[in-house]
Amino acid sequence: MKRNRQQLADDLTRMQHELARTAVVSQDATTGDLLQTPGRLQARREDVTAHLRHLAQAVAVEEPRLLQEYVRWTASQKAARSQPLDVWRHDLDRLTTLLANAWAEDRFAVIKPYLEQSAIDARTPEPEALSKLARQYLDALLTGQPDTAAALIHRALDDGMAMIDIYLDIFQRTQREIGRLWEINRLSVAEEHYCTAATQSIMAALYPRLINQAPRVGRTFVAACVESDLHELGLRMVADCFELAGWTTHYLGANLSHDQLLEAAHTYTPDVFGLGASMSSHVQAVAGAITRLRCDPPASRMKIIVGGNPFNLAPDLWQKVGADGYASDARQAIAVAEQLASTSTPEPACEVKI
Ligand code: B12
Repeated sequence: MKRNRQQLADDLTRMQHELARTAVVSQDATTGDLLQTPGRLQARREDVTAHLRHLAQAVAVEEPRLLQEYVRWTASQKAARSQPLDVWRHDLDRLTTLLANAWAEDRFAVIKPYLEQSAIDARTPEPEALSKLARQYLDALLTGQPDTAAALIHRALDDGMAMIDIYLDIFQRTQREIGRLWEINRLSVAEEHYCTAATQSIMAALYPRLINQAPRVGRTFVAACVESDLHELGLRMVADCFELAGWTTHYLGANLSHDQLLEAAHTYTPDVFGLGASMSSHVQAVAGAITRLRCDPPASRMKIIVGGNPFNLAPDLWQKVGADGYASDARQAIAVAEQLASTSTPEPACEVKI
């Protein structure tokens, strides 16, 4: 069954462009002249190709929520930019009909529920619940006053606010709110980049206040984002919080290939290796990286913990990719890692998960 699912996912990936070309036609009685514009046709095919890629990823890990979230997000940001959803909906309906007609009944039966459960629905996320301080911090960034934002943080620390609370209640929440505002077209890409860069600088300035400050617990943590994931800030927060908890940490940043992850495992021999993934399109890379580590004798017994948006969306996904544990945020990550590091590993199976 697992093999069939993987085969289906591979076929969808292999045939994504061909299927999109067939599903998206230039002239259609229901949609009229608009569809004849060549650039528009290309954009519509790209939407269907992306849909097929996300369908393949969801099927590979048997997790319909990955496709649902992609569809929700795409619909939400299209709606916010006044892009009509009807043409897209029409193209996806044609794709479903095409697959129903072209694929054997038993194969279509596997993907049918994924397609049915991913009806277009432009729900936007709820605003983040921001404390007064987090609101002031975000307002300072949005009005181009990083010095005010930094001063708010330093004052809060001096007043006794714990570093981990600064990270989770201010940095994490404001970053997520920035993402939501970008999704609904209330912030530009430039504004999102600016705010993120400002928070990164403010975090960097805090580093001397956290590195080697807590008594050492004699454990090592390595943190890296899997290949093609560029969202390193969340993982950086995780690594910093391990440092605060007395672990020796090696934070490697974004976009590491499987080879580089293996190299890091050999170099640092961590008790726990943290792998981050921020979008559903990164989940297969997590599974691939874990397989690679598990199949390497020196690294195979190392504990692996995963986290990031897709794992928060589907809290049992970590098991499907072969990890030893998962945490929804930096605080929980420490508790899970401490528990994992103190239990012995049974002989690891070098088994391809996805
Ligand atoms: C900043 C940002 C970027 C920056 C990242 C810069 C950087 N230096 O990190 C840049 C510009 C690179 C970027 C690019 C893109 N982004 Co972006 N980005 C964001 C944003 C606004 C903030 C990310 C962040 O800092 N979050 C704050 C941290 C603290 O939260 P977190 O990541 O969840 O981390 C916590 C936990 O999840 C957990 N955790 C995280 N990792 C790990 C790992 C382990 C081992 C453990 C145990 C726990 C753990 O602990 C963390 C701390 O508590 C998010 C919005 C959001 N909701 O996150 C969008 C967001 C993730 N991006 C999004 C998108 C679409 C993109 C792009 C595709 C945009 C584009 N068209 O180019 C690209 C993809 C790039 C790529 N290939 O990865 C979407 C994803 C939508 C979806 N449903 O998949 C989001 C959700 C924005 C949105 N609402 O539309 N992005």
